[in-house]
Parts: sequence; C-alpha cells; structure tokens
Amino acid sequence: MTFKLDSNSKLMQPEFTFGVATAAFQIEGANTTDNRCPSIWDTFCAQPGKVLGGDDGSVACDHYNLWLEDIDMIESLGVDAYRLSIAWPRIISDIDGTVNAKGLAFYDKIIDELNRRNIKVFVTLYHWDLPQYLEDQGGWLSRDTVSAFVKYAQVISEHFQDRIYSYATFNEPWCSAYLGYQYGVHAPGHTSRKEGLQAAHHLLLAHGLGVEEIRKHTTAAQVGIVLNFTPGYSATQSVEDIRATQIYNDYNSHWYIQPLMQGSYPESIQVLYPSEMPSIEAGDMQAINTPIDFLGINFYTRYVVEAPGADCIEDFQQVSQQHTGAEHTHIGWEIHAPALYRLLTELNQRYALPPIYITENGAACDDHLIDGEVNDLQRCHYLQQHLQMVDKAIVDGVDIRGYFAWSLMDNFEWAEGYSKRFGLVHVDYSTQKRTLKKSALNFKALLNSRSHIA
Ligand code: IFM
Repeated sequence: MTFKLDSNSKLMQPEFTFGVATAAFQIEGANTTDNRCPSIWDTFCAQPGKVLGGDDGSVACDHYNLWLEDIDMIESLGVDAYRLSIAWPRIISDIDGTVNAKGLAFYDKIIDELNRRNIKVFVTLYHWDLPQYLEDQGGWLSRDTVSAFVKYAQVISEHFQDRIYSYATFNEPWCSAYLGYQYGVHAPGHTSRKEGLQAAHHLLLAHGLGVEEIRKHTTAAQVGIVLNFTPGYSATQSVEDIRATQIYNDYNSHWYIQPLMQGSYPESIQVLYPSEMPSIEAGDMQAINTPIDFLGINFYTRYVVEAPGADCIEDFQQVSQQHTGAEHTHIGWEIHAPALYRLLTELNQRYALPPIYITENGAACDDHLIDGEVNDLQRCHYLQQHLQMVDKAIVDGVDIRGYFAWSLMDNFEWAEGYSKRFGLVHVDYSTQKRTLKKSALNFKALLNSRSHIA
C-alpha cells in the first residue's frame, strides 16, 4: 500500500508542514561526553526493575556521533521540518549555572546544518531529561526548578534566536508530572497524586514564564507548548461511566489545556481532591495563560473508561482489547483514528485555540528486518488513517499547520527500553545501521508527490 491523499487535500498544499520528530535522551547516547551532567533518566535507568531489560540511554541511536548521517537521512525523506529536543543537562551542566559551550556547539552544528538545507527547526526545550542536580533539590516539586528553567530558556533563546523556527517549552507535561510524580513509572519515580498535581502546576508555570523569556530574545520564532491527549470515551451510556469519563478528561486533558487557554483549572478536580490541590501563588495563572503562537498536539490512542463504582479516578479501568475487539499496536494501544478527528474538533469548539501542529503521531509495531526490508504494514495503515483524520479536521475548520510522524527512527522508549519500535526507520542497535521501513518509503513518496515539490 501507499499513502493516498487527494491532491486538493489541505495537507498537500505548500503551506502545510510535514516533519519527523525525535527527542534527545531517546536518540543521542554519549551521556557522559563533553561535560553532559546526569539527568533523572540516567538515574532512573540505573535502578533495577525500572526500565525493561535494564536498558539505558548511554548509547541509544548514537546520534551524538551519527548526527550528520541522520540529517542526510532526514533530508532524503523530503520533509519540511525536523522536530528535536535539546538536552538541558548538556547546556547547564552544573548546579552553579555553568553554561557548557560544548553542549551549545553540538546543537549549533545540527541547527545550522538543518537551516542550510532549508529544513525548518522545531525545538523542544524539555523532553523529560531534568538535570539530576535539580531533582536533588526537589525537582518539579520546587519553585526553584521553575526559575532554573527560565534561566535555561534564556540561554538557549539568546544563543539560537531565530535560527530556531519553533520553540516548544515542554513536551507532554502530563507525562513529566503524572507518570513521573504520581504513578512512578517514569523518572523520578514518585507515587503521590498531590505531588503529580504540584509538579504539573510548576511545569505549566515554567512554560508561561519561559514563553515570556524566549520572546525577549527572538523576533520571528514561534513559541508554544506540546500537550499529549488520550481522550476518554465512556464504555457504556450509564450515568456512572459518563461521569467517570468526564472526570478522566478533566484530570488528564483539561487540567493542562484549560489553564493555558483560560487561566483556570477544571473545577471538578478541585471539588474531588480539595486537599491535594497545588500551591498557587498570585500571578501564576496569568503567567500560565500567556498567549502562545501554536499548540502542539501529540495523539496515539484513546482510553475507554469504566466507572469504578466510586468517585475514585485511579480505579478507572481501561476496557481491554477483548472487550472492544479493536486492533492494538505492539505497545498495547488501541488503534482508533476517529478519536483524533473528534479530539481536534471538540478542542476547537471549546477553546480559542492558536494554530495547531500535530507534533507526534505514530505506532509501535512488531517490526522485522527481513532481507534488508521492514514491511511495516500496520504502521502504514495507522499513518494513512490518521492523516485522513487531520485532513478532515482541517476541512471542518480546525487550523492545523503541520504533522510530524513519531518517530524518525527506532529509539529508547522510556520504561519500555528498546523493546518497542516507533521509527519510520529501523535501527539495528548492534551495528547502528539504519534501514528505511516501508512506512518511511511511503512517507517519502507522499511528500514528493506534492505538486509544489520540484
Ligand atoms: O516516545 C514517546 C515520546 O518521547 C513522547 N510521546 C510519546 C512517545 C511514544 O510513547
């Protein structure tokens, strides 16, 4: 199969941006090279039982050394943009605030090379790799980390200015806050709902203050944030399931987007957990509500919610594959593309959204390299279906400016280690050989079929 989009589709127009995405910790490796200091993920990986197979980020895709070949590969796909993240531990390598010139130099090479090739640079400042020295002082539970982030944002934006086309302050604060501080499955591995909500508040505050800081040092660059959404669907039409689904969506989606767009947190959660509300200081909500130039949306799957029988959201259960009968990917996530369309149109109705970029979308599949080829049909179908939903949402009035496939290549999938492959490009971790999968070839063919591409 090949990807098919009508030539009149908005996605095929010159102003629509196609790209591929990665993140520093997941691909770079070289985690002690050129003065990089340890991050919370280095610490987490070193704790037995936290990451599948005891995997870590010490080598990953060796992108720190193979960056130029990787840019060749990115260019060969015909994309308009590349979304990467900068590793904070490479830039501010010491608690005393030392700026590491070698860290800046690494990203200078990459960003200059991408600009030279007319590939737009989308940067995320924080994709989960907090310097360990900050976690030792309280991490995202401490307001000092907010100030440290603003300082880091200042260093990056002063240095790169408009060489970066798009600055996202954070990638998926939901994951950093809830997976890291409430559910304990990501670094730093804490397990308290109160901490999860406090970490979320500090991440959002750091975002708002970070946006103001970046704007001081840039003129043309777009500044925004990337949120992840796994929209809740009610398992049945029972009053209990519907109410549980509303709470699930308020807790997981609106807790992040509502303060950004409207400067307030959802009331249902404040009523449900009064003793676990974060401490909020005067001016915080206004700062979080600072206007942004774009909102990045990451979408993979939906979540089917069954009421637990009591108002207790951590007891919510996901309806399993057997119950829904739907196809799931290798990581166990249901494939349900219409949920992307519904998410985009519902958010557009509820909020005055800035322009949207789909900053991540993709599938982890059970890929096999056979005779030099990876015939990843499930990923091809997944991408095709989701691209069509983006197209449909644009037709129905959502201002979507771009789409990034997650991910450029197979990489370190956090607590799943290297066992789950999200790449359009296959990585043989024993040789670091890259092989374009069928999905990459299809993506490339789609991009090259655009009429404005010579
Ligand atoms: O690999 C991650 C990425 O780092 C953040 N978004 C979800 C992806 C797949 O789990």
